Amino acid sequence: MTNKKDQNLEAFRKSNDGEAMTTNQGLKISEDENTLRSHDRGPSLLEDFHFREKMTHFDHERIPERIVHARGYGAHGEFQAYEDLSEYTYADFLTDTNKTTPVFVRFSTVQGSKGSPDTVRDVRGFATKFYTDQGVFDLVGNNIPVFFIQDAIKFPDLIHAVKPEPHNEIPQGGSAHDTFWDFFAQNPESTHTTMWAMSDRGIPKNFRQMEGFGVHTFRLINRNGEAHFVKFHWKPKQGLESMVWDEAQIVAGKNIDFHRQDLFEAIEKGDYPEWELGLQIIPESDEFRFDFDILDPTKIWPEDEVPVKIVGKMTLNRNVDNVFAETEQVAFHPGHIVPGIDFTNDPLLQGRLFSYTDTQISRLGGPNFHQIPINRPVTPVHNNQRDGMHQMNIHQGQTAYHNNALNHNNPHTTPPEQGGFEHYQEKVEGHKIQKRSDSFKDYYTQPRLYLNSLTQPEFDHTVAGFSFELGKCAETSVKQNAVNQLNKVSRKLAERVAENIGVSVPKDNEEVQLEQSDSQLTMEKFKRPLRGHSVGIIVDGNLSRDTLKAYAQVMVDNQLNYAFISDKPRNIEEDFGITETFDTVHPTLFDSLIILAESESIFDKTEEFAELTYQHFKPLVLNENAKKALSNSRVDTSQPGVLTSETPETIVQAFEQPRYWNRN
Ligand code: HDE
Repeated sequence: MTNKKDQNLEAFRKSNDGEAMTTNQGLKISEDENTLRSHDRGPSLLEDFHFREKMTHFDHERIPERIVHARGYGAHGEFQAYEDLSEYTYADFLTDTNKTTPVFVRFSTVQGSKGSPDTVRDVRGFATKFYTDQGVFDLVGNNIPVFFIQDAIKFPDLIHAVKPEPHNEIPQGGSAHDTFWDFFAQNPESTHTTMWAMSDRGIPKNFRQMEGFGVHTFRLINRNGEAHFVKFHWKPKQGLESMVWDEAQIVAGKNIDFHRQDLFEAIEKGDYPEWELGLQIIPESDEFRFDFDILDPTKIWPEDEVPVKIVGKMTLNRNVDNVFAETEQVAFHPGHIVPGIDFTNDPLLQGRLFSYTDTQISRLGGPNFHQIPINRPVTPVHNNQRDGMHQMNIHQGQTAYHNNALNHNNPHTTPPEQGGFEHYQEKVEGHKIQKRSDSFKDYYTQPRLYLNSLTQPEFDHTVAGFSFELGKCAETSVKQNAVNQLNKVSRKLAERVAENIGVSVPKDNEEVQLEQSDSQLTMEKFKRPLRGHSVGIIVDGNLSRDTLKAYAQVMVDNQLNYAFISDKPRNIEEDFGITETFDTVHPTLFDSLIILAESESIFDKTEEFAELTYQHFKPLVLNENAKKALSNSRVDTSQPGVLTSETPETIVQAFEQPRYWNRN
């Protein structure tokens, strides 16, 4: 398999080889290095149309970045259903198990600008475009199953609060500042999602090991017109992993592209990431059976009450050819829907149905963005919409209206029985009113449930997450209000955070006793294959070729990513060698570290690598000399996940557990 760079070059050659350079008007160009001037040392002349055309185009190469989710990365793939779901829906990509539906996925951060680091603490976008045979279906979700607000009208407020502060545009890519925490404290509906964002879920290790959630409640409609409420889930076959906060911050500097590079390289290597589509389904008759409102986007449907039914698999298997043309120009919209799926009255979803087309019109420069290749459905498009900025079609015929007789009323509408979309005929009655249902007003039960489903290390990380973010706030009143809010969820959480950031905890709230809950699967319950785990192997420059080869072979056999690191690069043979030096990599960029040191010359340099790996709870494998050399360091070699004197064949055992949280 050739790589993306070579494929691109090949395609470029096919279309350009031997071709003359022209202007956009097709005029062959004889000079592209010197502007037209009055003489060779004289002033440039306005008449130089080639210069003006080239420069004007360049001046307009950028388009506005997304107001949220500006930083993103995408890939192509496919989806296939495991079973025929016609009991619930007549969407064909969910009923025909022989059908492979092309998809495009874009992962993103929310807060930062297009050039911000990948590993910041933030919610991640997980948006999937299904190019189905019934039209485009977009599942525009996140990696956290709930959202900060309940009504779309509050979205501009939330985003203004979390974005960098207007007077200094700080902080970039994070929520650790006063306005976000002021919003949190004054808008208690944000409590649940903030709990998730401050936990390990806010610092995913990569895109491949994230869950995805449609968040809102949608409807599935079957051929008989019967509806079920549904929530969509993506379950990663790669397992679920997060970073340690200290590590995430270091990586933000060491490799700002850490997540996009991970995805790009996995796909290039043929290690295609896969997610299973899961559905939580509630019959319409059970709408009011729960102690929360199923239309409230700040609530999960606990998985132990409504199990997730696994119904299909998505594989991402092709990187884009051009990031701008595809990933940047892709236009998602929760309102891109297909027959057999429909919306509900979730007031957040209802507002989103307006916002996405509206934003694309200014971002992509007009109403014809659906004609951009990445946005085109695989089904034909025929309607009476005409003209507009960047119209790519040359429509023919006189009749751009309906009904008409001149063109036999074409394009014609299609009755639902023959595949035309029909809105679900939900019965609606009541008074027009600007009010939220009282059933949306429990802000604390589910955050408690979430905290309670965390393991002890996960809970500790959440305390640290809150402490860091609130510790960064300048106003004591903001910190105090936020802790008062946390106290309504858990006294234990509030006390620990308050102590860390130097405020008090109001005494008037009893600790609410929580029952143990499996409502959300914690990270450890996700199975993760060893494949794709990355290993840094520190070696002496003079280690024998055979030893290196033996280690390389074990890495290859177990489908691990690896790099040999030493003080100097050394070519062994074409496909393996010492490619990295202590200056080009950093321990935070690997999942684990092996140190095979023989000479003292590299001991100094290995100490920092070993300590950080150890401190971030990652597997560490040492030979006898390395163990001795680290005896005065902060690495305690008797702790779990520090292995010594292993043979190449046995070391991989250490990697089966990604983090050793029980290390002191
Ligand atoms: Fe979005 N959101 N959003 N959002 N959203 C956008 O659309 C908006 C919400 C999500 O990779 C924007 O094309 C409103 C929830 C993703 O291109 C914009 C509300 C969820 C992406 C917009 C929400 C999301 C966006 C900005 C409250 C998870 C990136 C650029 C009612 C279920 C898609 C754009 C991509 C992007 C509006 C809330 C997910 C402005 C008004 C909840 C993954 O239209």
